[in-house]
Amino acid sequence: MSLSRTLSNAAMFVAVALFSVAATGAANAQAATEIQLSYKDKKFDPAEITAPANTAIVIKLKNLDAKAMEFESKTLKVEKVVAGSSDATINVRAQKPGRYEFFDEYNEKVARGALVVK
Ligand SMILES: [Cu+2]
Repeated sequence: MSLSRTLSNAAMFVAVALFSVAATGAANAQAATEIQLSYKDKKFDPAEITAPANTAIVIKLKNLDAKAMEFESKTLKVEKVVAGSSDATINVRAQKPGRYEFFDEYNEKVARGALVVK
């Protein structure tokens, strides 16, 4: 095989590899449902969020309170400490239809919300 032939095969391989990375990235971005959620004065806003079933969910949580909180859900099996006045990304696996409660573990009695999967 000539050198130029080898180089053009190599270039083709790189192009195919880059294309599949781009395609995979696009598929993942499309598959996950992103939800904006904020937390202020020990309340989730909105208190109820919804997402489609069988789709990965990404919750973009903004803790607007000065104190840290801990986002937790036993049924969703997630738990994340979020420092005061900061943001966090919470990845939730695809779920079956249902109502999944979450809360701030530091204020479990009052700071509650739910994810409704349809
Ligand atoms: Cu916890």
